[in-house]
Amino acid sequence: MTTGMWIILDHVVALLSIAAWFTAGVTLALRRTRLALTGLVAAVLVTLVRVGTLAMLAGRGWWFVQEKVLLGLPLLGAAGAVAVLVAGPQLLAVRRGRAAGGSARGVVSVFTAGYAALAGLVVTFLVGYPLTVSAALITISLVGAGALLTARVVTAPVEDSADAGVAQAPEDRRAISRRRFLGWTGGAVVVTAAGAGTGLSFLPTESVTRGGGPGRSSRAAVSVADLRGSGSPAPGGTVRRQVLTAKKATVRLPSGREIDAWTYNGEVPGPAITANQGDLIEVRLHNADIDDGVTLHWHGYDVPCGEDGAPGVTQLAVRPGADFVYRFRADQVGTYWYHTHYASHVGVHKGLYGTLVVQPRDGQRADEHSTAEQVDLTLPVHTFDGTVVIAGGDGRTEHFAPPGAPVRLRVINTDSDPHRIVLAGTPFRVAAVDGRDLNQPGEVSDVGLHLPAGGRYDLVFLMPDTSVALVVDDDRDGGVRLRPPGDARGEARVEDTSDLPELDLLRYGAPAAVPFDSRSADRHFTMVLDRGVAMVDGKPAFAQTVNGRGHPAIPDQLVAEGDIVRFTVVNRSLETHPWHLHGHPVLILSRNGTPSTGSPLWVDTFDVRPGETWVVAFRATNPGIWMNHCHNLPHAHQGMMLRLHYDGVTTPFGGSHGGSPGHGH
Ligand SMILES: [Cu+2]
Repeated sequence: MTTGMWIILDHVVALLSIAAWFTAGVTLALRRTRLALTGLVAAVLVTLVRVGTLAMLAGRGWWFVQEKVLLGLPLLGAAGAVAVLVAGPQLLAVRRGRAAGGSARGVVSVFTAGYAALAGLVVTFLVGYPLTVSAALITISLVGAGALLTARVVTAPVEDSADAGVAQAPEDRRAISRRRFLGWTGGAVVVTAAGAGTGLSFLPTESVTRGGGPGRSSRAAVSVADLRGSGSPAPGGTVRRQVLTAKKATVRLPSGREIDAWTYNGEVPGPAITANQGDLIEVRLHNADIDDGVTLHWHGYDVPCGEDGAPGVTQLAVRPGADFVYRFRADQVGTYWYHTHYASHVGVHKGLYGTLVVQPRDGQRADEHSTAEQVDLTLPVHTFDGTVVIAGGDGRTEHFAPPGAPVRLRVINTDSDPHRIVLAGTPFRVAAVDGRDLNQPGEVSDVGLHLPAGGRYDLVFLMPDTSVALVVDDDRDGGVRLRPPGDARGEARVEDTSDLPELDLLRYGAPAAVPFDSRSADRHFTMVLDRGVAMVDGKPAFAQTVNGRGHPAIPDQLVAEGDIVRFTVVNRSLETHPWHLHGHPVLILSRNGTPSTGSPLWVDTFDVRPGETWVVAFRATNPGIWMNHCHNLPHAHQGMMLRLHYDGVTTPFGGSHGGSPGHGH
């Protein structure tokens, strides 16, 4: 069973335990003793099962169980034990005919166990990891308040009659006053705990985390505004100039449907930017009428920080009528893409994206024949109104390729959710992932490829003399077809692809040397991804959180130039999080504790699926302040975004990342 399944099973058992404790409480209050006894036994059994599911989850990582082991289970254990000790003997006595019915104490104790069970689940969903003293105090006080209120309700008739002056036996009066004393004392304890917990939650929190490395040094500050790209191409290179005008436009999809899009130059995708290695890319971004503002972020391309297009960090958002010129050397070969980074959950979705492909200077790759004419297609996958569109600007989904021709398909996921990619009709190799070549990628066929949001796969093969189909999300009617010229046999039938196994890239290709010793790290940061109540852009929200916080309250990760940095990324939630660090490719070290054994895998986005734990590393060689976020862009907007901050780098830019209401809605 995967950790994700254990998480779900544990939630189910927790729900059953809540149901069992409350069933026992209600039936006890109604003096249905047989049902109450059954409910109590069931509640105890389910609670014991919960101990088992938690033990299994704990084996997968402390992050998955921390708040349950430290708070939820002890609280339920204590309340449950009291309930059994108080209500159990009473119920047994009634069953044996030695007593008339349950007492108020029994009802209150069983209900309190129910509140404890409920509180544990609520803490898991609203607080998660890490558990804070504040959250623990507030939770305990709420359970206590529930117990006191229940006691008040259960004993109200007796006390009301006392208040009404109805004659009472002296021992009854003593019992009532003792109960009142206990009630007031309990109330005072509850209010104190709640107040302390609430007060603690307002304590200032760290704005920087050092990951076990040294703190800030006194080195001279460099502004990101000065970390700009080269002014000239490499010897022999040319300058690739382009103007991209961000504007609203009505765009006709390949299906013929028209959509209101946000575009670069009126096209979706925006103009394809191509270059040869060593060329200088110079793009003037002009905003015509995107009121929210736009930027250009070069996804996966390790540009100098000042060219990164992160609004409020590396520049201000480009407002309507304004310009910004991006300039950087195309030293990195491969398949990339660009998109706006301002209110990107709206802007990219509406069409503010395009492709960036950099060819090697000598025009060929080791894995391809230089004689035959190459077919090289760049295929960004984007979803508009629920329809997957895979095409360059011409919108063609059919292409011709002569048999024997080397083909390279550059598949780019420009959506916020993963896509499943199948290449049918030919064996192929995954030559590159996220623009970086793999080492000795083997030939595969009949496999599915899981392409994370923002990710790219370069698929290469020699064109057979029959048709080849690129199938996305197992939609056999959609996708892209390659045909040999003159192949008049019409639509090649594509078999059902949904059962094909997924290719595991962590075991694909051959190992090779990597430029640093990944066993050692100068800094180590753990990011636990979840949902919870947190402040996002200064407002409380049910957020997408990192270590229990939302943007911009998540501490910056401090690194120094030259550091080897390790990330442990844990997904406690039930959604997939495509983790994306700007400015650096990361080397995958392990997933769920299993080391990567195939080709070194350098990526800029990796999908952390529910329950998964990934360990990755990189060397900090690109000074700046870099966004480090979930590339499910709505998740980033809901808080899942922080910054990797090089020692000594400052930013003069402030303001919103496009997260606040009023922008992008
Ligand atoms: Cu996410």
